[in-house]
Amino acid sequence: MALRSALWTVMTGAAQKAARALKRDFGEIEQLQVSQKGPSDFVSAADLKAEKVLRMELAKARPRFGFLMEESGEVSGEDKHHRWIIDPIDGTTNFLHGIPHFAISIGLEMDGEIIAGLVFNPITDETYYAEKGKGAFLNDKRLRVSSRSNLADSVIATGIPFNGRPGHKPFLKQLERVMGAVAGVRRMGTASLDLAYVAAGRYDGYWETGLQPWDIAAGIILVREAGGFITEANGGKDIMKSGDVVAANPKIHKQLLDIVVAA
Ligand code: LIP
Repeated sequence: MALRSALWTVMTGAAQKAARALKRDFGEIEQLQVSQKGPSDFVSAADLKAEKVLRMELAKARPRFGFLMEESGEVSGEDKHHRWIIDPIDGTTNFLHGIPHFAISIGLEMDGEIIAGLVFNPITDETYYAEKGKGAFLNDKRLRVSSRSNLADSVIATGIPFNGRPGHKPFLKQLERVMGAVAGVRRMGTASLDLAYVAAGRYDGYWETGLQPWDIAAGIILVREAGGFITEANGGKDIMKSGDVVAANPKIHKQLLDIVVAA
């Protein structure tokens, strides 16, 4: 039975409205790849436009909630208990290069705990949604993490630091250990979808460091409501603060944690 709460209606409505312009903008990206100026400014404009629609729609439905947004930062609300955490285009580099693997990510935080999350890929029309205690869903299908218990049979996703991002050497040590222990490693460039894929059982696990709250807020509750475990790399629970994530099905989370931390 799909989850169709009032919160689901508010969050999916805002994401669908923002996605309409985003899909049009993504369609134009192809042409911009060859333009002298390149698409960077265009993507920044698309990012800001989507965030503006999301903020307007969510504020219409819950006018007293605060916001934490990738582009516009923190906006406190009259209701000091609730805060929307928004990434209008998670996977910005994919979007910029015309790679159809990006998502609108909306998390709802209450008193510091994520209580609802939505990750929407407008290209595949896949809406991942979860609310605390009510399960995780992909469109109308209930999600459960994978049941693989052996790391050697598992597909593990990650994020790779790049030019201007720190942590190259530590990552290479982690990758060397993980690649020698698993059936495959994937790097798709969108943390919210990586976490959604763990919740859907497509990935058996995922690890990445240096993420922002808006990259992971929605994915945290998707993984937990689908029966997965998600911690910091040191096993801690302050994921939103550290931005260091190890998420997996319960049978391999410890195995993955031990490898990532030991590197
Ligand atoms: C991206 C994450 C991705 C990470 C990228 C970047 P953005 O978020 O979703 O997992 O590897 O470095 O942080 O910047 O596209 O919203």
